Amino acid sequence: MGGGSGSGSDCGDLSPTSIPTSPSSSSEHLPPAFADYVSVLLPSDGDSDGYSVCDDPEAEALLYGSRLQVQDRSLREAKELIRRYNPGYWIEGVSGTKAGDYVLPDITTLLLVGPRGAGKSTLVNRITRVFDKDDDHFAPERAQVSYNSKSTGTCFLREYKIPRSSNGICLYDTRSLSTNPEKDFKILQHWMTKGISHGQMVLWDTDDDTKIKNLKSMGRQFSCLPCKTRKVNFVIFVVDGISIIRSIDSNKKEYMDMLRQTFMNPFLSFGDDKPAVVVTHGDRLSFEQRLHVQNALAETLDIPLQQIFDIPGSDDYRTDMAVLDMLRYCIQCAEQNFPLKLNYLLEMHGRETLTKMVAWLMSLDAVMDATIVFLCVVALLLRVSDKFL
Ligand SMILES: Nc1nc2c(ncn2[C@@H]2O[C@H](COP(=O)(O)OP(=O)(O)OP(=O)(O)O)[C@@H](O)[C@H]2O)c(=O)[nH]1
Ligand SMILES: [Mg+2]
Repeated sequence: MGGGSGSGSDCGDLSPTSIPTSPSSSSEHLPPAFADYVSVLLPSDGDSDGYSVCDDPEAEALLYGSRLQVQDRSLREAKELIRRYNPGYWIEGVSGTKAGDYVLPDITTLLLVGPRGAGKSTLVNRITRVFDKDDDHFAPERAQVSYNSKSTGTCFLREYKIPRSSNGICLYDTRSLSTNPEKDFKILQHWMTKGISHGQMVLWDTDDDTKIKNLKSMGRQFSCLPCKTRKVNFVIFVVDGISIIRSIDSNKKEYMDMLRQTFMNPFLSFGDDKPAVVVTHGDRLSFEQRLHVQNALAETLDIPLQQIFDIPGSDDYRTDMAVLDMLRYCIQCAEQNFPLKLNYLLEMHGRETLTKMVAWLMSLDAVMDATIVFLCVVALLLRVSDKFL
């Protein structure tokens, strides 16, 4: 497990970088609204900032200024897309259906899952910050981050609306996975089949009596709140890039095996859609290391790079865009997996059955015609043979 090590400062060999590019942000696979701004993110050859180098300083300044304007506009548009979102918003037109044909949730629920110290709570704060910059610049952080290995970490399920005032999307921060994947599977199955609610306590078999007692007394703060049970609509698997680099460098396969085992849990997938992967701690890795982490994850988890989102704790344009891109991806996957209403299915099946019956009757008609022609030929032959005999 990550063991909270990602938060430590003992990674002397891991050089930070000022080029936090997300190679997963390929414009090819995105809808036009996102493809526009992602192309602004991609660095051009030989220029780490993504700005082309020009001999004329005045022209370069102009180019830089216009790029900033484009970035600003793209960021605003991408945020607007998420702000306007309501369940069913992007479903229209999918295979000829409309939003009313689906059972829509009150709010689209995304579940964060990942090893200890992977950065789940930090990610909640990072995502919130993208919107807080416009709404309330000085708003306090929401999720409690574990700043040292002695911290208990997140022990209760916590619901966070994104943005704060939204009724479209909520994120669930969870307790880290235990050291025993078998136990994780039971709890993951429970969350995915029975639903989750704010304040729900998460206990592992390895928790000792003192810890259970502490958690129970902390849990009383939630007991008076009426917390709605939500069905999970999509899962975000959070992993820490530093732990991955360490496990690759030391050639220890256990960590990657554990990630794969958890990621492949069938309860975390919706049909063929496996969770989105978010890599944290990229601000403490070099550009090459980040690429290496993403390629290793794509291979181990058997997913395309487009499903991996490099979201470090940094507060910059690229990170904000990666956050919005990840949210857009998760919502689209969630919407594709909303169940169809029963009456729509019955109507569809009814129509299908009727079409089949008509086709069958028509084929029957053809058989009847053939039989009549055959009988006529036989009758004619009998009459002809009667005449000759
Ligand atoms: N540099 C850096 N530090 C990070 C990043 N994400 C998380 N951290 C640090 O990692 C430590 C653990 O972060 P959390 O967000 O509490 O991790 P968690 O997954 O919620 O941990 P649990 O609740 O214990 O499961 C904290 O010290 C964070 O500051 C990141 O992207 N970059
Ligand atoms: Mg946490």
